[in-house]
Amino acid sequence: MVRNLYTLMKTTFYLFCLSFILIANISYAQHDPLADAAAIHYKIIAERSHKSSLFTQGLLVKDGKFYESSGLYEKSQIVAYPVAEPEGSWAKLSAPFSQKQHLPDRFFAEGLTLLNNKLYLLTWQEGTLFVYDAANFNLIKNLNYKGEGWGLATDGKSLIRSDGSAQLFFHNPESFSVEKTIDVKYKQEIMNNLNELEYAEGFIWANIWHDNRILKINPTSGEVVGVIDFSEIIKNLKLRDTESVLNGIAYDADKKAFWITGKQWPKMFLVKIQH
Ligand SMILES: [Ca+2]
Repeated sequence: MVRNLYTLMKTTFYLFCLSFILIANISYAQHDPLADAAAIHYKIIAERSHKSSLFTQGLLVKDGKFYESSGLYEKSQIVAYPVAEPEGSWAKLSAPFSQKQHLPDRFFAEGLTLLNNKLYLLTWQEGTLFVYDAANFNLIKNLNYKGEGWGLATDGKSLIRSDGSAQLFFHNPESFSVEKTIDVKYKQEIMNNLNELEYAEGFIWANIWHDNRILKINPTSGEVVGVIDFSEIIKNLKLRDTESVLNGIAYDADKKAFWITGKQWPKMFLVKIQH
């Protein structure tokens, strides 16, 4: 009797442990560190076409113009085109860009930002920052840096770079030396794969690579203070290439709204954050 009771207790204990491990595994597989982060709601207030040949890496708006960088080896370029879409089908025009500049074949263009009439362009693994005159796209100079280049933005003082990790690097715009870094996290959990960036309304906004969400980040602490989920827009686009991910954030200061697009997307959307 005592022996049977012991066996029963042992079996019960094993079953308890097994179910605990199974439950722990299931919840681990479904673990979403941002599940309880503050959801930011938005409204689409306009849309327009986007050249689906562009492998969007950086996007910004300045004085009624888009500036966009497009990646891939042998195809990398920066382009500019008016925010106001001309009549007819803009995306079908053979020369839709008001300005463009190709990169040498061995460079893979990444994040792009504009400060004091200069365009700053990162390259993925080539450690080269290109600096162009924003007025005519002439190359002014290039600088070297260590590590990968993913996204680039500016707060008006520093150039802020992502490298696919959870760290953001604040560079001096003249020398491109790193002056400080922050770690992006939500409740102590680090947020890897930060990609295209934008600085607006006092916050850093970041795409997460292969994720439908954009993070709103406190630029001092690195803490995620909100999340915008664009799954609905992406579902409606019915994109076929798995690399056609959300990767363009440009703040339109006049409209106080964000243009968003992605790699090889046929459309761009102007979204207003609901405060
Ligand atoms: Ca941007």
